[in-house]
Amino acid sequence: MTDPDWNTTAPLPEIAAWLSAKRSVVVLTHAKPDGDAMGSTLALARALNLASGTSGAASVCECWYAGPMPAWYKFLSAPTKLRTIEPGGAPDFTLDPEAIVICDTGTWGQIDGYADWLRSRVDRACVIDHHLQGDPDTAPMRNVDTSAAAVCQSVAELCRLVLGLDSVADLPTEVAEPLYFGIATDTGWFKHGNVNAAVMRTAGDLLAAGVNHERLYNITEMHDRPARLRLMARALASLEMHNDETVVFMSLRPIDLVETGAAPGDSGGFVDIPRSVGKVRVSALLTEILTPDKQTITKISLRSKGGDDPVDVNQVAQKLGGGGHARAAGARVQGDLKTAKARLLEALA
Ligand SMILES: [Mn+2]
Repeated sequence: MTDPDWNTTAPLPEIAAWLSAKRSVVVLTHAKPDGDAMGSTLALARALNLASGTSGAASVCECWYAGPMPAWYKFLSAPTKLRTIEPGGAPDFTLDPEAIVICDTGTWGQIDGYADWLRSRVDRACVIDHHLQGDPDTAPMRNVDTSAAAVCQSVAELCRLVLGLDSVADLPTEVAEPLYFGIATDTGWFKHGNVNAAVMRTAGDLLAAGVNHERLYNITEMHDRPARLRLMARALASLEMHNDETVVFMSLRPIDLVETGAAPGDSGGFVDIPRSVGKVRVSALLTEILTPDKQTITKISLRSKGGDDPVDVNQVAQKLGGGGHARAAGARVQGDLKTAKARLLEALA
């Protein structure tokens, strides 16, 4: 079901050479950035700034993020030059960089906050991604490695090339740290089925570059706000089992966020919890939201458990107009939770 045009058009050495000549670069990623999105963009920006000898406000490269931002982002991002755009906000459209790099997505729907700005600059855009689906017209230069567990694997190699180093293990710690974080989070801290020898080798090289695993784990995974736990209780209380207890739905309503004091980003990772139940093959978190233009939509996050004959949730998500990976995918559907649950059950049938 992959678009045959969603492919690699530029190997990493070509992208590194192309970037080395640029005097201004903006690095983007998908809205509501996760660890891999933040890690890949920060690492690339730091490598480009180190390579050009620029820093602070004079940096050649800066990152743009469309929020909501994860709670830990400031800890990971300081002191890299960046701008955050809150939902509904607009970036600085006067900026006209020589190059634009989009990491961890190549789908218009995930970068719609910049879409108009980007569409008139596609000629100087480059996508580095590892997702199975994307829109080829987001950039003529694309590096798509769907075998990579995290885009940070590809970006680690790109940073090595940009800095002219022999090994990823030689990367400066400030570049290695966000890369390791992206790999760790996209593999569920090395628990998911996407863990393989290549991931572990890259992660090992990044540790050799000076990354402190425990510190990163503690600051991001052991720093929840109480509101997140209260929201988790709501999600768990909403548990529904379907299809002979092989499918679990959890749902969150707008009122759940209000009453628990949680923020939209606080539900990250909830969808993984029900997979611990023996019979469960697919876990779904459905979040009903009211858009700024007063439309009710439901965001569906899907996870599949590995093992014998695992469910390809990417295919399920595609039936709903979304996509992602075989074990982790998502979609947005029009309508409330009831409508979305019915459509999801249909897609799973
Ligand atoms: Mn990723």
